[in-house]
Amino acid sequence: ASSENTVTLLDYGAGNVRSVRNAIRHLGFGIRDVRSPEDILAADRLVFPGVGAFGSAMDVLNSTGMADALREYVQRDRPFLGICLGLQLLFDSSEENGPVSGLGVIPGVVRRFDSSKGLIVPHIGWNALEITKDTQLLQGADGHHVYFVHSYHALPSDANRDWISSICNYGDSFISSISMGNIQAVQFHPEKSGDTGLSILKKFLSANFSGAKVPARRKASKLAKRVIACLDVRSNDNGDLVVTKGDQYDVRDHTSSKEVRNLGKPVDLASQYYIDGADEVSFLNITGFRDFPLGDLPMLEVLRCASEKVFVPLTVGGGIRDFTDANGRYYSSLEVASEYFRSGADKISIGSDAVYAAEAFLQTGVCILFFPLNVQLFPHYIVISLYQVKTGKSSLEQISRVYGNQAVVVSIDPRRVYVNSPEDVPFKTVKVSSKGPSGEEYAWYQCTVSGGRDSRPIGAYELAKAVEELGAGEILLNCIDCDGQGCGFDIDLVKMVSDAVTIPVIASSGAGAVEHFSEVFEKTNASAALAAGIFHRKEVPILAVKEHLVDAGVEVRV
Ligand code: 1PR
Repeated sequence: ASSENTVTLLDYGAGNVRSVRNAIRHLGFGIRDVRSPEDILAADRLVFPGVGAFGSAMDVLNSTGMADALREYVQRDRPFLGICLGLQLLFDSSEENGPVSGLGVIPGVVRRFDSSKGLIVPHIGWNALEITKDTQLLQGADGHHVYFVHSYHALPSDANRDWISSICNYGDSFISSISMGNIQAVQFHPEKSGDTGLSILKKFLSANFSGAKVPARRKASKLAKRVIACLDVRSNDNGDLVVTKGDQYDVRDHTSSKEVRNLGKPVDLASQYYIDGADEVSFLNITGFRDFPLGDLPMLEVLRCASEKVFVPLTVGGGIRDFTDANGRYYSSLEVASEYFRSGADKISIGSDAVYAAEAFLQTGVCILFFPLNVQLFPHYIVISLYQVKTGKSSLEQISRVYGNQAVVVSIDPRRVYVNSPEDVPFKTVKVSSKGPSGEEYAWYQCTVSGGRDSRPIGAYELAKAVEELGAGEILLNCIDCDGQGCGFDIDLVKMVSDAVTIPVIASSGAGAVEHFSEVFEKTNASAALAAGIFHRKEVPILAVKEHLVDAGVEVRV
């Protein structure tokens, strides 16, 4: 690319900026990496995709001299685009593990969303932009949905009012973008916001970009419900990696050949679903529990190729656990996850290993006896309390600590077990909408591992609460009974779990018609709905699901 078509990228090595690189290249621009503070000052256009935690990012920027160079670059009003943490770092300070001082370019503080009032945190998903200032960057994007994933947000105030170019409301009003002269920054991810995001990025990258003003229109902003396409991937009997789809997790044909069903090629299908309007695409490496994913290199290649074509979030799961290979080399689950992230995943999903981690966590319950101080007033009063201890060592905890909980999904694979009464089991039950085969009125949802092969002594409710504590940022809630049946999501299960946690829940398994999507959003607190079979078999297009949801009054990105 000519120097006019080259942009400078500040990647300070704290995390994965592969998606930003892919998007810039997809738009026809080359990338020059910042190696020293001088490279910042010499840049014609600088993209700064902040990743990781606020404090550790500032530590790196301060110790390398890049913080001063950034302040000077911004003071000179040189073209700058900050993304996500790249917006937050411009502010005075953040409360993330702090207070921690920021670059101090914009007055104001960065705070955590308040989950104490039932708000789901992290804020993950698509919000429509509410534009408050005329800017070239956001021209034509008013009212369009863009993709956010963050737990902290910059607060609007009188002191920073002039900087704000758009706000969103999520519990509180927060700053979704700033614009002042040539200095632009966005809290959302343009590289993951489909066509709208790519066109915002392209405007900034184009040589004729200026902070010039254009008319804007105001539009209300609300978090949209997401529609996710899921690709269960495994090798077939010929050794080819294929997208398959099971009936209640059985992916083999019911013919005499018993072949693994082949519904298409992973990258082709993922690209098609992106074009069709999927808000996210998930790959589940369904034999990851027995085939080590770092030995399964085709899967990493699939991810690399998909991330060059899919500009909405990509999740990958399967096989994330500690592993020792045949040569005795040990790989930590963090290394496995890091390889997935490096290959283009925005989020990773943990199944079996999260179940073991949750079981171990719940077993650490400690009893404490409280003796009353005033024995005369409360002679017999003793309180017994139970709390669990985190070791910090599980794959879930480690990956969430390094990459942030917004990057860690826990996939739950439960099976319905009917009982006559809630007292029959030590797990949370629900009164079921349709009675069991022997007239049972209740059920609990027993978790499984290894793709549904082994049942474990823990319920979906208990698992969801435990993994939230351990650092999961989102729950992918499958249901083995409903998988591939096309009879709708298990509303009882989705309601129970989505009411129990404050992180987003993705309802999965059983979608067979557009009405199933509106039903799950109307009757439960699910943040997203995932389907596989109906999309693979081309029975229901993603657009038809979105149009139906719009008609049903559910906000979606169209
Ligand atoms: O345990 O960390 O290695 O992760 C394994 C992952 O692979 C888990 O997320 C687990 O859900 C998934 N998995 C394992 N075996 C299967 C299988 O089908 N035999 N697939 C499997 C799970 C279920 C959904 C499916 C929905 C929607 N697939 O993801 O896509 O049920 O389907 P539908 O719309 O057709 O009803 P680890």
